[in-house]
Amino acid sequence: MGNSRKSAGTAPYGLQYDLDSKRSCGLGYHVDRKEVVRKHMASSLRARALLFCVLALCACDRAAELEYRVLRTLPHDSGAYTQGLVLHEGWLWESTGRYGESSVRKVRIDTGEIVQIHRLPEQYFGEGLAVVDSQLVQLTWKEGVAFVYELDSLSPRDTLAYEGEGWGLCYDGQALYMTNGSSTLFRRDARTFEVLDSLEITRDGFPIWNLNELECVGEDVYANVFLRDEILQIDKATGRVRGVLDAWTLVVGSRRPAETDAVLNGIAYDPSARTFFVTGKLWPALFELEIDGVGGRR
Ligand SMILES: [Ca+2]
Repeated sequence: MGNSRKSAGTAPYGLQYDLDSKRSCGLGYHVDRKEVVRKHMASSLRARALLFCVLALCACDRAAELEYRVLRTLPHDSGAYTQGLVLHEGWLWESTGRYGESSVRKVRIDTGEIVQIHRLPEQYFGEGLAVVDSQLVQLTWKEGVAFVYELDSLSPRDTLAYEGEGWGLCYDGQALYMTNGSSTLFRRDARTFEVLDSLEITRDGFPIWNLNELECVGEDVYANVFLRDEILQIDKATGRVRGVLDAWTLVVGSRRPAETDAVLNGIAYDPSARTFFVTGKLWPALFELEIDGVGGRR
């Protein structure tokens, strides 16, 4: 029994050790190659499966690219420093900004003709605009006041107070959604203007700042982002950006003036035609678009 083994066992990573045997590398270890290969393959498969799941989750979370087509290019007042845009009963309603130039106006879609206008006192800078029933609500930038107008006459009817800056505004039939230049989307009571709740807007897991003009469409809120040539489709229940429309072609085709302020800003939706109207500050053009997958279009 001189060659009998005193003991044997399995070391980590598939190495079998034999205390008596000196056959393996002079270290007293014997490599079970089949076992090593089997465990290596199992480990490799687990790693690949994990990587696949991570990539799949990332892919699911990533915002999709929104395809669109321009249906019409229409005239737009190149003096309008557009800050809010909404469509109601076949008319465009527009809020314009800048101190001393701010207004709210009713605009004929096809021609860009201003058929009604109310000018704000010079200490107010107009911002986001929404239609709530038979009234218009217009934000101001830093003045902490929203103006309420009668829709049919543009007569001021009321004011609403809020803290912080006012940027974008839209109404989904239940509540108002508002931005203030941060990454937060606020939901407000349409009557009292109280904040009901708020959401951080994220794209591919990261917060998006400078959310500006808004448009409520179904379960989404569409937003353009200050100084970016993009329109975001945001799930208003989660704050996640579901889709991104690259608006660079619109920016180039707008014949906007060579001013840094002349950025994309203004989204309105026509639920009957299921099309969007998009413009920018001081742009001489207004675009009517259809976006794939929105409002039943494919
Ligand atoms: Ca809008």
